[in-house]
Amino acid sequence: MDDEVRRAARAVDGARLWRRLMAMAEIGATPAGGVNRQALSIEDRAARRRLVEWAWERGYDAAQDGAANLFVHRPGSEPQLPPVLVGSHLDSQPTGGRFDGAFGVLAAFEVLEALDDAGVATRRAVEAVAWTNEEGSRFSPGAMGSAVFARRMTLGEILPVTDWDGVPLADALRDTLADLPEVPMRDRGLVPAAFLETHIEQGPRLEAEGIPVGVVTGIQGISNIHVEVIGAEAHAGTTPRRLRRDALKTAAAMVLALEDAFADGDDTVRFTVGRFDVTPSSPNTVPGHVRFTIDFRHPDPATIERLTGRIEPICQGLAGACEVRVHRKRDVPPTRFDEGTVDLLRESAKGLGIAHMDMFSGAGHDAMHLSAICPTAMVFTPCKDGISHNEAESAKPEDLAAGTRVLAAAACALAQR
Ligand code: HGY
Ligand code: MN
Ligand code: MN
Repeated sequence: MDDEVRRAARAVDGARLWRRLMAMAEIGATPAGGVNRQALSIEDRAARRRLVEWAWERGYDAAQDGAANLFVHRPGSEPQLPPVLVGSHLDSQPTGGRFDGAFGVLAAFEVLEALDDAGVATRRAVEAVAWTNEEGSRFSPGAMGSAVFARRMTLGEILPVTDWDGVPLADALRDTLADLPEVPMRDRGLVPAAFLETHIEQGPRLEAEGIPVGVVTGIQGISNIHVEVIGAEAHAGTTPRRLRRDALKTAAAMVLALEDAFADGDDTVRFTVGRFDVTPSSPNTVPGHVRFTIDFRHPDPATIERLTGRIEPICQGLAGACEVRVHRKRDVPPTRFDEGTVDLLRESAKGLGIAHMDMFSGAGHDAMHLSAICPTAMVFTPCKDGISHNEAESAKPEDLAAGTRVLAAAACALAQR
């Protein structure tokens, strides 16, 4: 392992990283010990400002693009070379954990500081990135910022999206950008030399194996579909069953039928109805409208195509007197990370004497979009009992530090190329 690479990795300060993580976790902190920092919310904006203030304290410039992706820049000696990007997301689930996303952003920031502390001058700039709206819980679908950056979605496609209270993303985005007037806008179009992301595993394998680092080879495919069932509101006391167009009863039958259709023998399919909104949600009015969300994941593209193709016919077949509209919100094909970059992560872990194992990601990440435009790979670290998207999410400082050391070594090596 190159001496500068080793010095950069060894300069990673796990205690500093943990302090920043705990300070960031105070923003949007929930009483149960998690965070609620949904995309482009007041809390998300406070987290972005927190990151920028740390950047300025350290003498780094910050920039943001039209999708509010936030970049912290450590210059390289050859500024004309495309930078190496390292990052993740600051937004969270409504009952999220302190590490999902924030760890990847603050580990990236720690890489910049470690390069400084090790006195390593890299050819390429290295930038720590916070991608906008990775979670997709407020504005669906998720990973919007990285999708726009990777030109898999356009700003025009995301601006009209509204949250569940009808707030347009365009308004929240405008307010977010305006919150950091001192941060210059960067036009989009940058194609990075490479992208690295570290993230807690959000599963139990690393902890069960007692291994601190996962080298991620890819991410399973994700389809997000919203189903709208339109019936008719009616009086609960006077409307006979034969005249009802009950959207809730109809939607509930659809969910159960879809659950059956997606049930596979080897439990590989991940089928989730996470949101089920009933209108007007009055105890004595027959529900006139239901919108429910489907999050479907699988590693095999043919299975994804086959099963998503069944949603419309199953729903239409159960519509009865209601009208059904099926909206496909997002289809991200399975991702295979660049073999050379995956190898670099394995070599970095080996060179640092850090135990590691290959893994395939069940969770989606911004890296799935970056991999469409540049060599990309990920580092996983263990989390307690594999719990995530839950306020009880927890991780150990020493594991996060080990993952960050591997990240720093690989980022440094890439930035010297
Ligand atoms: O849903 C996901 O896979 C990611 O954690 N947002
Ligand atoms: Mn995440
Ligand atoms: Mn998440």
